[in-house]
Amino acid sequence: MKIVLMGQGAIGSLLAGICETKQLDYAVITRNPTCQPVQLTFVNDQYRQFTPPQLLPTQLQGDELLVMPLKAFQVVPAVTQLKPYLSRQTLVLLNNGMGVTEQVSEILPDNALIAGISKKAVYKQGKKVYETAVGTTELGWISQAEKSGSKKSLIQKRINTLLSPCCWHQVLLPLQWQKLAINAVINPLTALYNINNGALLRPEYQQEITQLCEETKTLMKHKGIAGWNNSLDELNHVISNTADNYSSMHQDIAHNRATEIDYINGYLVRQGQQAGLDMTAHYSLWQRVKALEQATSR
Ligand code: KPL
Repeated sequence: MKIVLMGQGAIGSLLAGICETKQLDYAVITRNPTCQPVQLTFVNDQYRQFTPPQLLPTQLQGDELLVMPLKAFQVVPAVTQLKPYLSRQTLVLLNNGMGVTEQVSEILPDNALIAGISKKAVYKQGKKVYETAVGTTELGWISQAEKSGSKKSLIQKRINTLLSPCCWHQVLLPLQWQKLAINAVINPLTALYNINNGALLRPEYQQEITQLCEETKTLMKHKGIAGWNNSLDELNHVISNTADNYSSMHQDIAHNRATEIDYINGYLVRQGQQAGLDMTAHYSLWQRVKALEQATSR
């Protein structure tokens, strides 16, 4: 079963490098006329220089594993463009935020769908890509394997090799919400205040963080989603573990790119409003990041 990677972003380039190292059958679909060369340094200092093999959408056969290491807002346009060429492929979504899987399920109701929460840390500067932490990938089937062109066990085996170490869940939703809740604090605050993750432990940010966590906790309770009881502890744990990192949203703003805010705080606000809950703190962050995005994007 061929692995097809969408795009050559930071995670996509790392996954291409893993395919090269493990000699997996793979190719990349890119919007560029040709694939760009990659200079990849793994976390163990192993270095690899390569140009990934390219695949055109018209060359898709039917039973590929289509891995989408894209930003949340890139997924629906990519899937819509690919739809005429798709048949029984299995899709793996790896974006931050929530709301995308529902949109993809509507566009491709007949394809098997897997969602993954990736904790891989990687950044890209031009051709150069640096893996800074290996990070587990948490995965769950969103729609059924029977729709796929390949066997469930084979698909999971391929994914375990590509995204190792992997942890499969019967129900991924509580973990997706936990990740969303954490991203909804760290990402916008670090982008707005131009700080690294660790700086969020400073006293001046605690009031805002507490209010954000309270709003998320109330919404999760209302929706019956477990796993946010020790919200501040969990958040502080992630902040401490990633203290020296700049969040993905900080990097997006720093490089004048669009952010995933609509799928993070925007998603929480929409869900909260539907439930009639007060989401003032998340709404304010959403709007402030949108304004910053407008001011900085090219
Ligand atoms: O997932 C992240 C991101 O930057 O998008 C966190 C956990 C905040 C780490 O930086």
